[in-house]
Amino acid sequence: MNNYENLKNSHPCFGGQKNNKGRIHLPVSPDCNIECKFCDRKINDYEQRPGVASSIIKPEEALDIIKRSLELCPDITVAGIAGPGDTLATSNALDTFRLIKETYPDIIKCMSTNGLLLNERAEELIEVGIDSLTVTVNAVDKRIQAKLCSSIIYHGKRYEGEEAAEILIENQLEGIRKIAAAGITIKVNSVLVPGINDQHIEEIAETVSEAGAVIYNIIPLIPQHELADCEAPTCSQIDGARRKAEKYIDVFRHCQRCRADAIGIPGKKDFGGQIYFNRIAHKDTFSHG
Ligand code: CLF
Ligand code: SF4
Repeated sequence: MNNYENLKNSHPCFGGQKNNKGRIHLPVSPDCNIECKFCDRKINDYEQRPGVASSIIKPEEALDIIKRSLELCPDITVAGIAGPGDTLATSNALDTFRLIKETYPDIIKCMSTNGLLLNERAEELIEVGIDSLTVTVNAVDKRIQAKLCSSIIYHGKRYEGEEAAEILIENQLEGIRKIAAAGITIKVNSVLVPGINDQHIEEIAETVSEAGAVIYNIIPLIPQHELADCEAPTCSQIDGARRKAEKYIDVFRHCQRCRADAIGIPGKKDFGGQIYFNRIAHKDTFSHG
């Protein structure tokens, strides 16, 4: 298992400094179990926004894709799964990591989740041997979370508003505690939404740090879907939020809001169009990695 100190130099999203390492995203997870108000997932080749990938692949296809990606970009050190839906809503992501572990034992296994099922699936994740985990926590107060997430589907039942928010937050924090206790390095992502959670970032940072997360990534909102009328945060709002957060936790500042099928060094040339069949070349978009 890679610890945080190792990852700072070998993982593009876990270091304070850019380290010029690459990642391959494997879009194996199509479904989601919550409804973020800023997310509108689609499969297409052209939109540059959250939740979009050009195709979904099967776990068995991942090994060949990794092999070809490493030939194109030998700087890739990380195999990441970041959607386009949630990685724990189906078993595809964990099945994919099991295959990767056998064939590429040295590649860093990185997973991103909304955390709804993290508490109940923590043991599986630990058994698979994930090296780095990202949990997207947009609020730790149910009144604020309810403004960011309309509903969840949990054990076959739909919950809305603050009731949904409470279940989500509890599972995220308990899941983080379990995963951290197993020695797995945890990053938390928050989407910064002016007027909703911008004054709440410090509390999130403090809470997730206490739960065991070690690095924090504050991602500016791309206004769309139900939050289309919100303003994107300004540079100074983003900077202010990061400064408050870093009183409690390391802050990651180089996020490129990658597509769920990005390949290469974040912010540099993307090889996804050469690997994923339907994809045409364009700039990276967001995944909740
Ligand atoms: Fe991918 Fe995310 Fe792993 Fe990185 S991305 S699953 S932690 S390997 Fe990185 Fe891309 Fe930002 Fe994510 S730059 S969107 S933080
Ligand atoms: Fe699901 Fe992620 Fe979209 Fe939220 S942002 S609805 S967790 S896919």
